Amino acid sequence: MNETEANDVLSEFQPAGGLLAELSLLRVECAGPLFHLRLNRPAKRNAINDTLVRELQTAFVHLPKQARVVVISGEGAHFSAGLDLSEVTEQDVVEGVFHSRAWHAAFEQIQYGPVPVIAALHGAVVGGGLELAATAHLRVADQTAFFALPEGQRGIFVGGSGSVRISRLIGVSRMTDMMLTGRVLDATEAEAASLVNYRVPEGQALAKALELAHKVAANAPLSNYAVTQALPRIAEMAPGDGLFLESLMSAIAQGDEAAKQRVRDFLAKRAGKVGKAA
Ligand code: 1HE
Repeated sequence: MNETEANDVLSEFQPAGGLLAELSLLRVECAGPLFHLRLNRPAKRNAINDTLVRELQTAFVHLPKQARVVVISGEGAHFSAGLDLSEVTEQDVVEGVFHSRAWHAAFEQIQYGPVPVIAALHGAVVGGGLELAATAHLRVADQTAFFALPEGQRGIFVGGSGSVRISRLIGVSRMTDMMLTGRVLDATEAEAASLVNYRVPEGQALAKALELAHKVAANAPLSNYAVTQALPRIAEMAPGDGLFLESLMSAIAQGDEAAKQRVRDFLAKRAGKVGKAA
């Protein structure tokens, strides 16, 4: 999808209704089964304050049934500058724990919510912004994106699930380097480190994310659900337990009418071959 086509697709998006319309720091729009959540605090580089954490959780808890894929992006020149540092200076230790747990609850809702989530990244993707991006199931970055964990320099530690999610994406060794030395990865390095799935030219992250969202939305919902829910859990299990769960998940997905119809379509030569459109 080129930029013009992406703009056409974006022009089909309408503001979401209900609770999703009342969020102050998130702009939520939808086009049929696709939902687009835009972090909307550009003057503060989409720094994530308590309100934004709550609104992210609210948005994912209240996604309408029609939602099949969510794309998250950031308004302005950056995806997100991470934790709103103006909120941490006065926190005591107990408040700090609850603060971190609130991020965990919201981010759990994103990763283990009902639908696949794709992050469209540009500019700063740092600290808590990178933790947010790591909750998505796929990440697309344009050439302007840069990735860092400046917690070390700020005298703090990751608190938004980065030690669990980012370390699993790039490995403990790379994450240690980013945190101890303040190393910044550019988009090319992030792709090489498996931090992003797709790297695109400047300004095209959202277009690519929407193109992917269309493909993902065309899958059987239960199949998508199995990928986003079962796969990361199985990867954490002992192999024997993982294989057992895999057999259950595959039987459940296969038993769904949507799967049966797709298989019938292929056998009747009504469905596309691998690598070709249907
Ligand atoms: C902020 C924040 C913020 C910007 N909290 N207010 N995150 C960081 O350590 C990253 C800090 N931010 C930056 O390094 C830069 O702002 C950026 C590289 C992201 C962007 O630079 P730039 O030149 O485009 O913007 P700016 O001029 O630095 O910032 C514009 C405004 O946003 C300015 O406020 P203003 O009132 O003076 O206009 C900044 O103060 C404000 N701003 N970033 C609060 N992060 C769950 S634990 C997670 C732990 C972390 O995330 S630690 C990493 C925190």
